[in-house]
Amino acid sequence: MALSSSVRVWNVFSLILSLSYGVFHIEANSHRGTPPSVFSINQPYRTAFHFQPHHYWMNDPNGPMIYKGLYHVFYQYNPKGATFGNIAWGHSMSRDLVNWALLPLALSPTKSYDINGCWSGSATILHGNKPALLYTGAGPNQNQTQNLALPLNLSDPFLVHWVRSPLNPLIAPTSENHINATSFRDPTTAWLGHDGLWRILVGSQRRDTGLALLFKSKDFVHWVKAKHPLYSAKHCGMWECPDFFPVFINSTFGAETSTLPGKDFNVRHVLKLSLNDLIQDYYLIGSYNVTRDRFIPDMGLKDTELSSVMRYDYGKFYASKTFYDDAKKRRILWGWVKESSVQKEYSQRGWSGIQGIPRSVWLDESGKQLVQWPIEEIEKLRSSKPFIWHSKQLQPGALLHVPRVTAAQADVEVSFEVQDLAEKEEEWKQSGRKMTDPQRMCGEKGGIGPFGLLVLASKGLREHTSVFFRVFKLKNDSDNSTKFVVVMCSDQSRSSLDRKNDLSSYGAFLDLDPLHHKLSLRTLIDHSVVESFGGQGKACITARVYPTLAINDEAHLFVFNNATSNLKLTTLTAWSMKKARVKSINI
Ligand code: DQQ
Repeated sequence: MALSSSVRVWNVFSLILSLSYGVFHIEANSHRGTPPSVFSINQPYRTAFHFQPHHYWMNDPNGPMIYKGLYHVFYQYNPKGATFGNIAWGHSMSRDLVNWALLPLALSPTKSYDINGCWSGSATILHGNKPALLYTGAGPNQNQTQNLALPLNLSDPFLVHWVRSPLNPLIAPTSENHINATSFRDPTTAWLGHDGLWRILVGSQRRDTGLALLFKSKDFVHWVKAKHPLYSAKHCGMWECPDFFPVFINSTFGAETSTLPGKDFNVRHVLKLSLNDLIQDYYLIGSYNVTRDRFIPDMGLKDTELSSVMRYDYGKFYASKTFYDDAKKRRILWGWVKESSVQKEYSQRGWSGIQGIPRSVWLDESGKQLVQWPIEEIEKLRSSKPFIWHSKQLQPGALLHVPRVTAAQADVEVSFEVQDLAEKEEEWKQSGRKMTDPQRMCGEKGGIGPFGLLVLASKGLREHTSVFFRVFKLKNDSDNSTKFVVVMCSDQSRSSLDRKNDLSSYGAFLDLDPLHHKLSLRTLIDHSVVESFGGQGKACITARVYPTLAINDEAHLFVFNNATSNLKLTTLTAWSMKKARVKSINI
């Protein structure tokens, strides 16, 4: 990136402007944190193309946006250490969402209302192309308020300096509004109603009821709480980082956040909630009743078991947030992928937390779920000569080594055809059982499978992470009909000889008919993260793993078929991946 000349130009501007802005507290000219004494970049578990700062703790993505052609992502960051604390807003900028420039902190806890942390929030592009950040201040006793920061200099495309509103805190719990002061955080990107008022949601909780509190404002500074939340549900505890956005019906294009349903636009709405009790993100698809300011999900949290509510990702992926990318007319999802190792190791390594690869997200043609796919830009890190297999028969018990790929840093696409599915009555011994828990079904016998990939595998397979499918037949006793059920699984139980790590397995249903469709899997392997997309993005599972043998050149990739019947591998393409650039910019 040719950044240096613009940095110099910007410095002059910033000097002039900072003089005229004397009354406000100017952010960001501060440090990114003192580097730890041990330089922590060349370690086996650091990622090559998943975003992470050079050191220290990172959690939620905040305020992603595009401004003047540059992507910005902020994140919860501890500039002093590798564990949670001193939370500031880290800030990075990119032209392509792949290579990043690390900028100075955008916000640090300096005011009484955020002295215990500048917690999560979102960006909104206001009229006249003016970005604004709303964030939660954690004040004394962890009391939470919502606050505004604006760029010091709108002509700086890097948006380095942010100025807090002198009217902060803009929204605070009071004795009148009955807001629970320690459970009131994470404002969304705002959207405009037909009445011209801005609207935001803030996550909250009253007793065990999760609340998406709704606030409205004319000027983005004075906010009034609506009489009722946009949506609430009992028995699910605190809702963190809500996200509310429209999706087009029958289109992969993204919809701008203020797109409302109506005669002009064929949209549905998505409400995503991060459940603090489970550290899992759930989303609901439904209708936004604009007149009543209510969200009516097709299937709500009240209607069903939590295990049947959809998730972006059935592995490690939390506090996610989307934004609308006006340049490419798409909606992009970011999510925090936390570590699976014990906390002591964060400090030893000098860092903790990565972001998932940004994903394009849209409504599936069924209208019943979202589809996610890694942003196309990530493909430019693929090596020019992939390893390819076409049309290979996989016998029961087959284990094929995939050669000529850097298996610790790779992008792999594979698809399978389960043959003679209809005739395989033998395989269906488990049919008729209640099948509601995909995670459990991943480990069960019966059906066809498992078959898929072994990634980050050591030579003798003492270590490996398996990402695989199983196909079951489900009998409906009432009309004797049958249907196939596919589960996608990511099993970490053998991922590391170091048993202190979280070695759990994850499973998800994949809504796909294997009689008529191939079972496809794409897996992004990046040293300590395995991010997998089944059925072209209908089910996603992200895992963090820390092999002790299968690191760097000692990592291998295999395709396997442990089903008792033949399987056809229709194609496999495996790319070695280059490293993304992450550079600090000194301003
Ligand atoms: N992380 C932030 C909070 C948010 C939580 C603090 C979710 O604002 O609720 O770092 O991970």
